[in-house]
Amino acid sequence: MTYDPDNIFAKILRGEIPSNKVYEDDDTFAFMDIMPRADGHLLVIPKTPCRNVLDASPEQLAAVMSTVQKMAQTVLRAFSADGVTIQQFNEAAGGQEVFHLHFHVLPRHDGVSLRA
Ligand code: DGP
Repeated sequence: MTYDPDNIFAKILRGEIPSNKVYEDDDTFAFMDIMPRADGHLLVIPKTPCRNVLDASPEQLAAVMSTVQKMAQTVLRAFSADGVTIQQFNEAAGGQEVFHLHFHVLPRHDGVSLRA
């Protein structure tokens, strides 16, 4: 599988389309999901090209997971959540729609389902 440099998240990283940035470091970027399934639903991506987990280097995974953990801890506090769901999809058959590696971070509250 190849990496398409014109995918939406690559355009966000290049500043070609806007996003609501939450966090950034040398290797990763976090921003609010445009179709939130929970209040505080955000996405974490590597800054370097990577289609999904199947295609990721150990260094990319380590950097992204470190930021995922930071963001999970942050949304838990910021949204007074009871828990956090971390979701990730690979290839169309696996539910992936945007082909730049990303992890969903979703604050969860007891008894509240995710929106569709
Ligand atoms: P998936 O590849 O199935 O994990 O779904 C892609 C997610 O990306 C979906 O939750 C909606 C979100 N998304 C799609 N386009 C944009 C966009 O232009 N900006 C932002 N912030 N999120 C987007």
